[in-house]
Amino acid sequence: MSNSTWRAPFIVIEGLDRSGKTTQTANLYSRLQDEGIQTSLHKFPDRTTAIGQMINAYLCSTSELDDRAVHLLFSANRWELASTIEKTVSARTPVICDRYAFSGIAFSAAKVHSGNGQPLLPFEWCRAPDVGLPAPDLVLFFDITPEQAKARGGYGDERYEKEEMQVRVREMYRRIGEEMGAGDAPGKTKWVVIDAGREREVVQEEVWNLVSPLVKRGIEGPLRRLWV
Ligand code: FDM
Repeated sequence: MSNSTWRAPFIVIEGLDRSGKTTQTANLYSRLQDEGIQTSLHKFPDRTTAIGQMINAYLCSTSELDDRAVHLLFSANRWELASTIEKTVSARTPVICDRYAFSGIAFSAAKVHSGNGQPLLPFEWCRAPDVGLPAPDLVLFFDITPEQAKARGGYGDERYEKEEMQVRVREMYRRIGEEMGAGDAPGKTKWVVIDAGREREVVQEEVWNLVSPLVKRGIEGPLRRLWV
């Protein structure tokens, strides 16, 4: 990163439950540290803030919230951190987020009415509150089939960790990825699908090969905004 128009990248890791996303994110973070690259790591939902605590109670089913209300809380939880993300990359520290706006859309738009199986919240409605958030330079989507997830011991106990839900979430991620495009044009978010069903070390290497050039080279030009 040579002159003042360069900044650090903003990278998002998205994925299905049981895809190894959290382990891979931790691995990437420590590898960057080992190379002497200080990185700022965030996880959404950020359960430590007041908004995050409301989200946590909902996910653990200790509270009930209207589907729209919780969707807006997830988005607000990102907006709480938006200016920090901007400042951090401008100060040339890379930002890595475990989940972001794409989770927000995928999980909410995947909800259906219990009676008739029809979508509960329109896709566009789900996207609207996140329009204008800092746009990542790179999204790695960790994809895994429901069969592979089952073979890894199945899902946990939180609200959305059920097979039918995960199948619909996967479909929503596919749609989001398609709409993002391959993103190879300069200044556009690059969306990469990672086959997370492979050996951990293979996935780790692929992630490193995608992330390390960006981090080492930096990005020219300001952070963009999502969907504007
Ligand atoms: N989730 C996460 C949402 O429904 N919307 C969001 O905006 C975000 C960021 O919360 F089931 C869901 C996805 C997942 C749950 O995520 C908690 P972690 O990664 O398991 O903590």
